[in-house]
Amino acid sequence: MLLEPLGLEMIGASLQSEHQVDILDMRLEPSLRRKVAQFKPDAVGVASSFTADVYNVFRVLDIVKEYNPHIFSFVGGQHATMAHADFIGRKADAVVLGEGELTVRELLDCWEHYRPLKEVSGLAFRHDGSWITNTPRRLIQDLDEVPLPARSLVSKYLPNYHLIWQQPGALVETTRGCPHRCKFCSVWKFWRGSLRSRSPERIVEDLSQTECEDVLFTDDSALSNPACSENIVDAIKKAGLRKRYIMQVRADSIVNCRDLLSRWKDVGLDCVFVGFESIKQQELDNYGKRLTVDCCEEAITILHELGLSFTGSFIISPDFEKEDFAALRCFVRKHMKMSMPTFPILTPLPGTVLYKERAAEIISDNYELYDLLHSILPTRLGLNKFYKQFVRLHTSYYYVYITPIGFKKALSRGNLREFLSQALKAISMLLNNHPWALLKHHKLPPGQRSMNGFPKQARRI
Ligand code: B12
Ligand code: SF4
Repeated sequence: MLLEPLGLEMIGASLQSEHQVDILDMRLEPSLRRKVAQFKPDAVGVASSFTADVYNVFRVLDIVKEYNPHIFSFVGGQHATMAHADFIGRKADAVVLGEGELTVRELLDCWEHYRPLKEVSGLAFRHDGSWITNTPRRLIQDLDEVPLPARSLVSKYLPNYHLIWQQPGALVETTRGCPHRCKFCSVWKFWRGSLRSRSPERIVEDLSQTECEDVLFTDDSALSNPACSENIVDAIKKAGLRKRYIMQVRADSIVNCRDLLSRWKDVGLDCVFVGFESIKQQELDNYGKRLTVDCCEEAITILHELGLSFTGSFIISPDFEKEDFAALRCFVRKHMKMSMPTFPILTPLPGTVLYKERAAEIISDNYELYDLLHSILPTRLGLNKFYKQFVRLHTSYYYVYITPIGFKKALSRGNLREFLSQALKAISMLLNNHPWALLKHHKLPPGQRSMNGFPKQARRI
């Protein structure tokens, strides 16, 4: 998946009326220096959403300041908010904390007119060699007041953005936040425990603005407010929109809102992403997931009955023994059929309750390992055996898709598209995440892995 930078589009939209704005997607740009030299910006904002990507954010800041040290630089996004101290001593002049649309407008206004940055709530900034954190900003009460994402600023990249197999694919927000409190999750912390919805009319306006047929809703727990969700379905129906949607839904919402899910299917819901997290009640309770294993199983039955394709996510605990991996393999084979499970390794991401609880045990401060594919907590099996089991879990499931038997099976079910996507995933998994490769990553110095290609490409003029 490579998807549009929606956070940056929101920031761009909110600045566009007062400033000349451009967005560079550094995953796709061959030369940052050339672009900066052409555009000659007074200020540069960098998105730092993913912890594992933070070294590339540092590199972008270095290149910008190396080109012109007077450019005002600021960062924002999930990681920057949760770990803003990481930017002390780096080339960022300020960090926007949390929701960015209003803060960034005030920030640039203050900076442009030489007013003290102390006035801007929701900001941390450099001042006379120290780092100052201002008061938090109030969350935006009416999300409809926020301008629609400035998609035109990334239209140059559109052919490259894709969901699993759908190209091009778009991201659309219907809500911000989540009412739940899972210990491993940073989302509810970031949105400060709130859940806010955009109006159905505004969502339809946003959906109509994107030319993509395939849309991933960014909501972390869609259907958390069933009444709102009913209204969105009505509005989509009334507007006659014909798109395909992917959404993230909790297992208990699937069980409690079966009819609503069926209505979503009628207006284009194509696939559902569900965080089942564990097949053991004790683990679910430890994660603070507030779900039962029975409920997860019921949700799977409902999804099959509704004929909805779905992806299930199961957390791999560093405490797993061989038997736990084996039990999960069995469960997935039994229950999931042709859907695509994912297996994130339990990772204390900055800002989470889990981070607070287990900070003392973390074995590496190399953020590149915080990609949920590496264990940064001590493993009961030892890293070597743990990764062997971890990769086996993936290959045992995906392997079937790259064998002639799998191909024949998929053909007989008329499911070639899914077969190809699974096969690609299996091949990429085998090549990039061999146990020895995962182990090797632990020995690399921080930032080394993401260096591959980045400076070489981005520095080219
Ligand atoms: C869509 C999504 C994806 C998409 C990709 C999105 C993209 N454009 O690249 C896909 C499905 C591919 C994906 C993959 C992954 N994701 Co993801 N994803 C999301 C999700 C659900 C929505 C992001 C979004 O667009 N939100 C809507 C926008 C408007 O919000 P926003 O980005 O936060 O922007 C606001 C502010 O942050 C701020 N802001 C943002 N950028 C900037 C920039 C500047 C300059 C400023 C001033 C402000 C600012 O202002 C914006 C408006 O208020 C979030 C959860 C969430 N709700 O945010 C997780 C999330 C970002 N993902 C997460 C993770 C862990 C991953 C994966 C590592 C998972 C995995 N195992 O593979 C991968 C990594 C991919 C990678 N490195 O590229 C974590 C990141 C946590 C962390 N600390 O690392 C999140 C927070 C989910 C979580 N459970 O905690 N993801
Ligand atoms: S994991 Fe999902 S349900 Fe739990 S707090 Fe995060 S977004 Fe909400």
